[in-house]
Amino acid sequence: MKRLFLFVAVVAVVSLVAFSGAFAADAKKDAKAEPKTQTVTGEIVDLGCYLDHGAHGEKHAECALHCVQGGMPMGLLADGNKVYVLTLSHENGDPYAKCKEWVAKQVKVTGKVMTGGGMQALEVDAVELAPAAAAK
Ligand SMILES: [Cu+2]
Repeated sequence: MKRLFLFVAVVAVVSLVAFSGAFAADAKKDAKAEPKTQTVTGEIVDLGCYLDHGAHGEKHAECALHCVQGGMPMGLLADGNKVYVLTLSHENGDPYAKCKEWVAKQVKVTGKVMTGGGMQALEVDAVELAPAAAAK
């Protein structure tokens, strides 16, 4: 009888450990991924026109500038048509302001990549014209 009790106790402890392990794994899966600083190359687009009718590039530059000056959110159109919403850095707003001038141009943006709510965003900590565009 004592043995049986010991066996039950061991089974209980083992399953408890297994359970908490599973919970820990679940919690990890639900936790937001730690934002990672990345440098992404792409074209700055005005999100309204890009998402509505795929407008971007040189021929849409004038409209894009107008849209962004009016307050349209900006995105970075990277390789593989991956689009990041550009967000303002709290520490330094200058690079974001620069993006407003460089809309429709190829740039390199460095900052935190954030995901959530079905979106992905890139904080503009630094921006420079990409070599291809700078050479033009
Ligand atoms: Cu536009």
